[in-house]
Amino acid sequence: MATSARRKIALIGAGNIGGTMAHIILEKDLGDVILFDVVDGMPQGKALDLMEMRPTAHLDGTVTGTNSWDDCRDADLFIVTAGIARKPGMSRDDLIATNSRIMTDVANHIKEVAPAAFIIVISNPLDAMVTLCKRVTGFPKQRVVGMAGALDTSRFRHFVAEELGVSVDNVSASVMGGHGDTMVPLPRFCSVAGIPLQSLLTAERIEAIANRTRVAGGEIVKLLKTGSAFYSPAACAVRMAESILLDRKWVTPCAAYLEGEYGVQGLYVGVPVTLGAGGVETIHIIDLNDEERAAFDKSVQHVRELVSSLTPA
Ligand code: TXD
Repeated sequence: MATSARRKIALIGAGNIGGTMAHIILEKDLGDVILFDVVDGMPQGKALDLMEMRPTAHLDGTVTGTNSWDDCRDADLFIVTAGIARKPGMSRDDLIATNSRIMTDVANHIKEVAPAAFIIVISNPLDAMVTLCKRVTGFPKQRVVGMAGALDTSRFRHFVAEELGVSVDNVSASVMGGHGDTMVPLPRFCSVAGIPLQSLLTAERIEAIANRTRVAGGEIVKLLKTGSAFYSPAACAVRMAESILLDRKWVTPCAAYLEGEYGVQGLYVGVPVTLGAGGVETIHIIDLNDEERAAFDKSVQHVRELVSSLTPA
């Protein structure tokens, strides 16, 4: 753990998501940030820019840009975005070869400089990358978690709130399964201030929102043309980090390591969990109906096939 009273958060990857997370963490004063990347000068430039914002934003937290792993030593929590992002026409799975090599390098370094740290993995293909990170670090399952379900759920909640013209705060929802087209939005468990979604929208509109959620990442990739979403992933990952570091007990879908839950053994899959000082503290079991269970099992199978393509660490 970091020796000073302030928490130390290491962001591995200072690209679109990494830079945005550094900004959000600084604004929230969640801890001091180490912004790491392999590109010479880029993390240092982003960190200096963020530091020069501090007087105007009345902030005293720090952001340090670096290309040295030694600066990440004893960080309390790592958020990993290292890797390449999708371009139009690419699936998340297309990234697996390049990002597996990068993730193996990153995980070995984290193991060496911060053996007691928590790790939130963002890099795609998420379910495979978080699996690889746990395999290579050997960290307990409670301390290695993937950020995907929080984003997919945030997207579903946004689309519902937009359709109904209500506050996003009133929309409660959950999206389970892998982070890809087989993800499983759960309209039956969505409510607006306790009012079941299915009493507020037709089945056709609900299915349209579920489908848009499944392809929401690709919708942004197609519009941006040069990369993938970064504001919403950054915000979701920082909220996960905040729940762990401040013991907030946030319940959200995350890629968590299952050992028998939902009948899944030894695989990372998106399920509702409680995030607190112990990391993934609780895995919540939802009573799925036959249709939901079939969709979940199909998503699990896709994750299993993706993970099976990883070269053994
Ligand atoms: O919900 C989710 N999990 C997804 C994840 C949501 C959106 C984006 N998703 C994935 O996150 C995306 O497909 C990528 O795999 C990652 C990061 O996305 P980002 O948009 O931040 O990509 P960038 O801007 O290309 O940043 C990646 C940085 C870049 O600066 C590289 O130089 C750096 O990673 N990189 C490394 N950093 C550290 N160590 C190593 N080895 C390394 N290799 C590249």
